[in-house]
Amino acid sequence: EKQQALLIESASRFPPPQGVKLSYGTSGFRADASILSSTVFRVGILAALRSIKTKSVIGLMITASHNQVSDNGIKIADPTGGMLTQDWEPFADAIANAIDPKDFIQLITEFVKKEDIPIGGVQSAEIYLGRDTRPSGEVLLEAAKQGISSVVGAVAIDMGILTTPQLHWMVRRKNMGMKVSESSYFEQLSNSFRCLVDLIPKEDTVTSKVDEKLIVDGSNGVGGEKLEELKKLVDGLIIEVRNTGKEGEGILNERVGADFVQKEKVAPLGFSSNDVGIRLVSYLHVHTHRQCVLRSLDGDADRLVYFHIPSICNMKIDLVDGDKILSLYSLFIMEQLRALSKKENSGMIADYSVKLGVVQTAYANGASTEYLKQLGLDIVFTPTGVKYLHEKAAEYDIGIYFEANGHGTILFSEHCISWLESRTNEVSSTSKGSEQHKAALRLLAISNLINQAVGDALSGLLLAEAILLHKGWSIKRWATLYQDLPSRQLKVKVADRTAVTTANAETVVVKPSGLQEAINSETAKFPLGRSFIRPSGTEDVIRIYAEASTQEAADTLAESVAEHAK
Ligand code: 16G
Ligand code: ZN
Repeated sequence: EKQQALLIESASRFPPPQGVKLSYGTSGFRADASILSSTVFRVGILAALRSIKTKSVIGLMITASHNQVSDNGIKIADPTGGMLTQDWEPFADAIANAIDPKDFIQLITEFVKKEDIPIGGVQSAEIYLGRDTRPSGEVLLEAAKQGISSVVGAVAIDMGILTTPQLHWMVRRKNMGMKVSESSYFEQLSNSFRCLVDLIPKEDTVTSKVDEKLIVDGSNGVGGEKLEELKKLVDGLIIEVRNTGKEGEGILNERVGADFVQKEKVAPLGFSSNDVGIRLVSYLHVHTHRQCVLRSLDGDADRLVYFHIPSICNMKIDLVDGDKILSLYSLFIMEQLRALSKKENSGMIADYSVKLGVVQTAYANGASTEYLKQLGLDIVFTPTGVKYLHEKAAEYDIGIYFEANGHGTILFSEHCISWLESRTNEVSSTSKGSEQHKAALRLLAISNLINQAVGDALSGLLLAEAILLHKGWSIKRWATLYQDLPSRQLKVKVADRTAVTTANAETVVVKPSGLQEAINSETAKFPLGRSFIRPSGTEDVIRIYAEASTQEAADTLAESVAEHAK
């Protein structure tokens, strides 16, 4: 009763926008910030219900990642720190779109009953709130707080301005019974990075001063700001952050960021021919680049790609994308596992074989898949979207997943972690310092460094850097692990993207009928040709991907497939 009254009263303060249909897509709700208050308010309610239901802390992140600055969005972090369970997405859609307040209340009442959520009982709810640097964040934060407090017993805790992966990390850690703060996040990352660097064989360190400096494109968003803080704790790396989002530096995600760099294959603003040969990085909500190596983060710092500018003559970049990050991680982890299973006289014997798996999507460059196969890895494909890859990767002892666009991370099973811990504890004093011992320590350090809640540009960056230091590799060396097949991506605007449905991890069109046959016959014309189409999960478009042995061929293939898709 009290609950009903509270909901009715608060709902009237946030009328939903008319004439728009919102859907909880792969990255939560996203739209122009001006129409989102009602949605955020309602997701606040959902978060509170989810918290009561799961008896855990839930996260609520206000961000629109690589979208333009006037957009915003909201997504939920489940108790494990992963994405909201897919079972609740229809409920999210329903309440976000309920215009009539009566319908809205009824939807909630029915859902609470169906899910058997004990509102007003002993179970309280705790929701961690985070937001990126968008100006609309503050107003939306207030809407979220009001949504949360309209559920009896629910408490909102404002964690401030954070990257998306930071918030996911905090939720995961809190639910594991640990203390949570931003400084513990920075400490865990920098300590485990140091651990990996300390474990680099000494004779190799001389050669490892390859790229002097790492230059990071912060996408004028939260990632740049956080990297500035993190870098103070990281020894052994010279990091310069550009596009930090400070006054006068430029606009969030405007010609900057991992999404821009990966899709356009050009250097972000703030990088010039003076950066030739540097390692550059870009992240979604943050980018990165290293002197003669660049990298890019994205707007909320959950994506990471590297690039470098090979020649002074033009600003064309050589992209080191998610697939190559995946390949670097896989290679290094395999090497450690191999070292672990070697029987030295130490008596340390691998008594169980670690199931290592790699997860990719159809966007993975064919050359990367070929490379990983040759390493002898088990590769599986899922549809696009972090939730699918993450779920699959969790089936392995060590599951590594990446989308080509730079979303990805590494998951370690509990069993694997405790096995590694026992490997490092049990060894007799004589085998301390043995190759096996060090390999186990490295894998443990990786499990601490990498954000196991969700892909994280900051932790991903430090892991890539640690491996490059270990191997003494420059970004150029890394880029030559394999050569990407030329590819082309196109999109076609359509009235109804749901008219296209796919199967087999989006590699085959099911509907409309006949379309797949047309794609097959186009593809067959090109050596090493591969092509697929899929409805976007974030825009009203159909996306086309094509790769082939030459750029011209990939372009032609993409265009002819696009014709069929129109
Ligand atoms: C979202 C997804 C990303 C995916 C992209 C595809 C998350 C956190 N993000 O950004 O994984 O690559 O959508 O967009 O899941 P599209 O469906 O428009 O091609
Ligand atoms: Zn993002």
